[in-house]
Amino acid sequence: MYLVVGKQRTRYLVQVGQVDVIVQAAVDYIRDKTPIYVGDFVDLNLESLQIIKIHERTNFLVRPPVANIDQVLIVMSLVEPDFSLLLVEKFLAYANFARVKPVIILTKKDKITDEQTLNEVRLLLETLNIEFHFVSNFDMADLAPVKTLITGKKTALMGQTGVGKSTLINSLFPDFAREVGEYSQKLGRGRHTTKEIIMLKTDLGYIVDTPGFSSFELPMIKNELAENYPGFAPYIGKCYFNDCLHLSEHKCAVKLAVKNKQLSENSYENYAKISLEISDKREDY
Ligand SMILES: Nc1nc2c(ncn2[C@@H]2O[C@H](COP(=O)(O)OP(=O)(O)O)[C@@H](O)[C@H]2O)c(=O)[nH]1
Ligand SMILES: [Mg+2]
Ligand SMILES: [Zn+2]
Repeated sequence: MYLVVGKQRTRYLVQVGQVDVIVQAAVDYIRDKTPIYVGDFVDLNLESLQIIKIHERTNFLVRPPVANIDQVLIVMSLVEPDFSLLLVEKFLAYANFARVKPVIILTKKDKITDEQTLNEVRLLLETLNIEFHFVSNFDMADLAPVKTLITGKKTALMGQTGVGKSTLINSLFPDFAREVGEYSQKLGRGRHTTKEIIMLKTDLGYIVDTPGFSSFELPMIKNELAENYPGFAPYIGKCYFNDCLHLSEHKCAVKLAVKNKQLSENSYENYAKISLEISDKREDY
């Protein structure tokens, strides 16, 4: 059984002992368009250099495409691009859906001069009950808790382009020299984005750098969002309708919780907005 550590188009990089070998998928997998993810454990035919079996996954993300990870670091900058609770919640919903433990990393702390802004973000995040850390990616003391988090784990980074995912990796593991782009340059269509998906083997653990994206199309459908939105868990199964989307349905436990101020209105509005953006039925992912 071998670990897939990289993917570029139809080629995979698989760790065989101390070396990484380039292989392709078996013909059947190519024909059936069976997805093979970075993080998959596979069997190989070492003569034809083909992947002949994909072992069962503990979890997988479609975006970024990676399997069998222990946690996802949701990377969000405080500025450039601006902090967005809606985006944090969107990523959290996706982590919940994929059954992957999330931790939130707020970057570019060094660019914030007033305590007030930090406190506002802190208050918003505290309501989510998810571990979070404020960091400057250039301050090793700030990154100490991140080092602890990733030790002995397989971690994927998730977040918009320009938030500092590659910079974070470079600060912790300079040897990898991940490509870093200017935020302003990236606004014009992500010219400097990391294209391939790669799982880096560090002395602490495995870490997956992923391409950024400026708009995040959630690979979930409406009822999956309704079941996995951060903060909704205590109310799931308590609505009048089994398949309640918590929108215009009556006797909705989520809406009642918002009314009773048990759930934040802000967060509920974000939910309703995201729900509008995504489809009812699964199409092609
Ligand atoms: N001031 C400051 N700049 C940062 C920080 N993290 C990243 N950057 C800058 O943000 C830009 C985008 O970083 P990059 O790592 O390419 O973002 P990615 O697209 O998420 O991988 C670069 O100009 C970095 O130097 C940080 O903590 N503080
Ligand atoms: Mg990057
Ligand atoms: Zn409901």
